[in-house]
Amino acid sequence: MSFNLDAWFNAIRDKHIDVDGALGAQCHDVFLSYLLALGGVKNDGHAPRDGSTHYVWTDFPNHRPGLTRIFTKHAGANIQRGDVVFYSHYPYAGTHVAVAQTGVRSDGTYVGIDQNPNTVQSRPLPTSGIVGVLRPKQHILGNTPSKPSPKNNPTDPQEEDEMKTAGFFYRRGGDLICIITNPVSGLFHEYAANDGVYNSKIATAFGTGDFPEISVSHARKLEEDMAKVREGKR
Ligand SMILES: [Ca+2]
Repeated sequence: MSFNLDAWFNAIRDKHIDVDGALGAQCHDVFLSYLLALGGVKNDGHAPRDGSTHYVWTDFPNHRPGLTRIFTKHAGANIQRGDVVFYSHYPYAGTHVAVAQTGVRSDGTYVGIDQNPNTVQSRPLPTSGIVGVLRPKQHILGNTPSKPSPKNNPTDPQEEDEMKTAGFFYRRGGDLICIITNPVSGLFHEYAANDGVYNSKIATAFGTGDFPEISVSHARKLEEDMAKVREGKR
């Protein structure tokens, strides 16, 4: 299935929307509108704990398992068009949420749809303070502008080598545990980091792209496999 992001945005742009009928037009109402448009139910967009919007991401999928029909969870190291971007400490508003229209551009911002205090609008948004993204399972129509660096051309053989380094994360208690791994060298590096910005920088440095979520048992299997690779290299 495909989803027309622009049609959804055009229907709500320049308006104040209050989808949950609570606390007026908030950033969270944009997420709720998007969730409904993607075929979800409003109740699944409920923000747990103190009601801060980013806890939707933190407590995914345990708080509302129904969200897994619509989204997958990512650490936010590589924002894509259509992603719901959650902030735990957005520069001016504390917790915040926006829907990305583009990936991160060369100036370090991406173009996102949000509201509060403004009406629903599209504007450049910062990547600082991001905890992670929920990515629609549906194909998002329209272009995600290609990345500025020609180094990211997948047909470049040098890039293919770099792509072999991958990033993953899993959750242990309240912690986000990240893994950087390389099946060629046997690299297996694990660290705890709940800071999406920190992880974005690590991902850029290692050229890993996105950090998908994996299970704890999968992480342990990876660790074993990488140890075997290193063993074989001796
Ligand atoms: Ca509201």
